[in-house]
Amino acid sequence: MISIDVIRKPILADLEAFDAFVGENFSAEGELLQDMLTYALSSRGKGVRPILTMLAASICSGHAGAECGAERVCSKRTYLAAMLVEMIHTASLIHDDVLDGADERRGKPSVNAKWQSDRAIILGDYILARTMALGMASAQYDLVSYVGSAMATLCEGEVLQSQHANSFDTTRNDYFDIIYRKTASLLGVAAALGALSVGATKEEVDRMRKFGEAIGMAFQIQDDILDYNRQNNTGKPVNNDLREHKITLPLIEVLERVTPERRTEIVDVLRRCDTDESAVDELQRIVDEGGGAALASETMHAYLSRAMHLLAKYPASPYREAMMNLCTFIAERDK
Ligand code: GRG
Repeated sequence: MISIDVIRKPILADLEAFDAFVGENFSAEGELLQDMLTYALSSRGKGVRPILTMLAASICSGHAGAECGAERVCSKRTYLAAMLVEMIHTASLIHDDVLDGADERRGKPSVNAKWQSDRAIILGDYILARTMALGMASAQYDLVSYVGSAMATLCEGEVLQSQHANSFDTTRNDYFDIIYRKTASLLGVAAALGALSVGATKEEVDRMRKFGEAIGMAFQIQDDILDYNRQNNTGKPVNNDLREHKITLPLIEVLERVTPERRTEIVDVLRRCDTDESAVDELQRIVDEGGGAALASETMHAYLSRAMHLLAKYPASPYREAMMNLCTFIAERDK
């Protein structure tokens, strides 16, 4: 089983320097805002996006990786790129928890649970505003222009998702469109910006973007599979997608294999999931019996194969190995 620490190893010194860079750049005026910001930034996640930016920068700059992990190889421009992406991710999670009324994030009370939704929204806005201000002050407009459109794409994905959750009509194509916008696009930008930050060619930036998007699709599919796994370690309550009427790939796989009459029955069970826990249990059973998670996992592996194939263009190095390991981690992860 590949751990995130194994993936971090070749870029450890850079990741530590990146943490310090974020700490130096992110502070707030006012005690309450500072408390909320400190809380949001200290409940660290896995850091997949900064890892991806650093690895893409390292692989594209052609480092052999001899000094691997012990010494920094990335520049401040790469740290800035990683920070822009990670802060958008952080703000989007804070807003997402408000929209979902989620009480927990990363195994701890969410910002909205601790300080109420109105303040959580402002904190998310503040992080976005500070992120854009820092980007503009750096005058590295090529990096900033990517993240501006990435934010818009996240919002489009979120609205599409809520539209479909109300109409109970999500098809496989709708689902791919949603997860591309809400997750894969930002991972694509994380990898592309890593490449761009070291002056990679357009072809390489595009290749890294495709890599990030492919693993992003796989990442979200695994997230959706984990929502049906009652033993997961995500720190989020299980079956939340059902309570929020979200039709994700494990359920789509089952719905595509039943008669129209049975589909109507299953959707009727889904309609009750927001208020009736026995409906949630029933749908979990339906997806288990239909093998929805295993079928969704096949699609996830297809995206990961596509991503690994893109890495074949690069010579072997600890960075390429870490990117391969990242693919394996996504498939194996339970948090
Ligand atoms: C504020 C830019 C902005 C957008 C608002 C709410 C919203 C629109 C978008 C939500 C997008 C969203 C939450 C997508 C889910 C992405 C995802 C897979 C999150 C989990 O990522 P991990 O596992 O999280 O990398 P950690 O906790 O490890 O950082």
